[in-house]
Parts: sequence; structure tokens; C-alpha cells
Amino acid sequence: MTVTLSPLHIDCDFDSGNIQVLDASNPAQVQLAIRPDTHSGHYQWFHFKASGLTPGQVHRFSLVNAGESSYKQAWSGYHAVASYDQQRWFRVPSEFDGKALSFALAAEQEQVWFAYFEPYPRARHNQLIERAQQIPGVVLLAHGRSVQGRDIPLLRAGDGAVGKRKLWLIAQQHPGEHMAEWFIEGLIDRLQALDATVQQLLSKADLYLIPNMNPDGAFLGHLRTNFQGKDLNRAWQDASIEFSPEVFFAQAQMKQYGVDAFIDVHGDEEIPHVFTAACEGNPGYTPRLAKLEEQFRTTLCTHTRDFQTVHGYTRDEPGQANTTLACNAVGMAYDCLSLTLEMPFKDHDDAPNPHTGWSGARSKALAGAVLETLAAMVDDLR
Ligand code: GEM
Ligand code: ZN
Repeated sequence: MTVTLSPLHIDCDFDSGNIQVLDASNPAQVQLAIRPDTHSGHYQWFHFKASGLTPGQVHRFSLVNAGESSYKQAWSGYHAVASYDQQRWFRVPSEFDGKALSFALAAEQEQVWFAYFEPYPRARHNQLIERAQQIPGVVLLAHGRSVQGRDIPLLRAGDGAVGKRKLWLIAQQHPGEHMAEWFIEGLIDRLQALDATVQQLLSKADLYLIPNMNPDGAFLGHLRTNFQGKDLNRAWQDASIEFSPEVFFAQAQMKQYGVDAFIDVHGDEEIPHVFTAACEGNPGYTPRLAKLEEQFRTTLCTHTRDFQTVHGYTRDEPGQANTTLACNAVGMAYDCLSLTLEMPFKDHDDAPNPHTGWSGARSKALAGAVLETLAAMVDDLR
């Protein structure tokens, strides 16, 4: 008796959804493509729902244009994430043949979500901002507006008293790097716990947090750019209300309140490790800043196995930094410790977790270690 399987229904009409259905007629081999960012050629982020699965049946999905994506070399060693409930995400063995990224799932339920990384939903962002404002000492200091008019909250933990250090953490300039807002959620969880380390840190410093710098891109399922097609992490020398209001807002707030340390939270497509990039290529870079960067890295290593200093980006040559990047622009403007913190889309191979790879939960835990690190070095920042 031949069993005819009905075609699957593929949907992405939701927050951070991104897929293009090429041919879903064969439920055993579904042909898909990733859609580029609006007004930009960048693409790599995908997120879609497949329904009509047959439990027990192996369904195979191919992203046929992966070989032309923004970071095509990053697909080797990468495994897609899946979830039956949008809460618990797990890795699905994937393979890249130079053109398509394919993954197969022996369905356990009739519907499943797939994504490039565990998505951070806008609804969860809204709840996070509400929850944060219930924490004693945390205020919504200001809010900017994205190109499409979405809210960009700036939170401050601390009273802003004169003499306190101003520590800034911004996240998800690159909208597909959802691990970044998971990180900020972990940081806010620690503020809510208000343990001794956090109390000690907040007695000397205020934290300025922008949990999502690019809400339009995140909602639209972009990898890299805002609604105008602008890479916000290349907009820090020429930000404008029209093309990059998100950066324009952040810079205005930094100018108003000052900056004593800055961490720009990102995700990296290719390197299977957690690492930082710093300001060694900035004009005016000093041994003081070099020492602070090294102190941050070595201290963070003592607080978590999910960080390392061997793998990362090539260091910039002296005076050769691209100062359109947030890390370099802020480090130069405020002569302060300034870092890009990178978490992997794959796994942190020094402490791998094959079931989840890098995940939202691990991003959250890393934030706690970063808070411990900032508390340990707050007296040395100036
Ligand atoms: C990166 S930051 C690149 C920093 N490079 C060096 N050599 N310091 C970007 O914006 O390209 C951050 C990211 O995309 O995650
Ligand atoms: Zn990035």
C-alpha cells in the first residue's frame, strides 16, 4: 500500500520570520530559500514554521541559496535550531554542500519551527522592559525610534549620581544576532536578583542598557541591516535621523550622560567560540586601554568556561581601525574601555553542548560572568 504524504505548509509571516518557499510539494524534500534584508543584499538569518508533518516521517529541508549568503563560509560546522514549542530549541544535524544547507528531522509532532539561532521575540522584549522597570533603581531613561517607528528603550540601573562610573551595554545592532538580547535579559535577571556582586557594582557604577538597537531588522527577519538597508555597526561616524536613527539616538544619549566603559554585544556566524574585539587599531590607543582590555579578558576567563582568548578576529594594525564601528568610535570618543563581545551562532567549542549548541540560556549566563568582571574592575576604569 503506498502512503501519499500531503504537502507541508511553510509559514514565516511572524516576528523575525524569514523564508521563501520554492517547492514544498514533496514533504520528504522541501526546497526553500533565504530572503535578503530589505534594501540590502545581506542574508543568512532564517526562521520559519513547518506544519502538516507526519510524526515518524523524516522531512528534509534545503536552503538552496545558502552558498550565496553573506557569510557562506560559515555554514560548514553549523547546525540549524528547531523547536516544537518555541521555548525549547535543539540542534538538527545539518550539512552544507557548497550551495545548499540541508537538514532532516524525524518529526515527533505535526508542526515545528526552524531558525538560524534561538529567536528573541519582540513580545519577550516588551515584557523584559516592563519587568526591568519594576526592579528598584532601574528606570526607563529615554527611548529612541527606529526607522519604522519602533521603540528603542534606554534603561539605566542606578541613580546617576555624580562620581559613579557609566557602563554602557548595547545589543543587536545586527538584527539577526538574537543571542545579543538574550545576553541583556541575563544581565537584567542579575539586576533583579540584586546579589552582593551587583550591589557592589551598583554602589560605584550605573549601567546604561539598550537591549535592542535594531527592532525593525529583528522583526523583519534581517541578518545585518536596519529598514533603510544600513549596517548600524558601520554608522558611528555619520549617523543620521533619516538612515540610522537608532545609532543617532544612542550617540546623543552617550553624549548626554557620558561613558566610562562600553560593550557592544554581537553574534558571529563563523567562529565557534565566545570572544571580544577591541580598540587596538584606534588612533590615540594607549597602554592604559590595552591593559584594561587584557584585564577584562583575563578576568572574564576566571568567571566562565564560555569565554576564551585564543580564537577571534585578526587584531587591527595600529591606526588602521575602522572607526565607523561602535566599539572603535566609542572607545576613541570617550577614551574608555570599549569592546565588541561576540557569541557564536554555532557552539563554543571549548565547552560544547551538542544538544543546544550556543543558546539563549548560555547567552544569559555569560551576561552574569560579564557583570562579575565589570564589578571586579570598576575601580580601574579611570
Ligand atoms: C563585527 S565587528 C568587526 C571587528 N573587527 C575587528 N577586526 N576588530 C562587524 O560589525 O563586522 C561585529 C559583528 O558583525 O558581529
Ligand atoms: Zn554583529
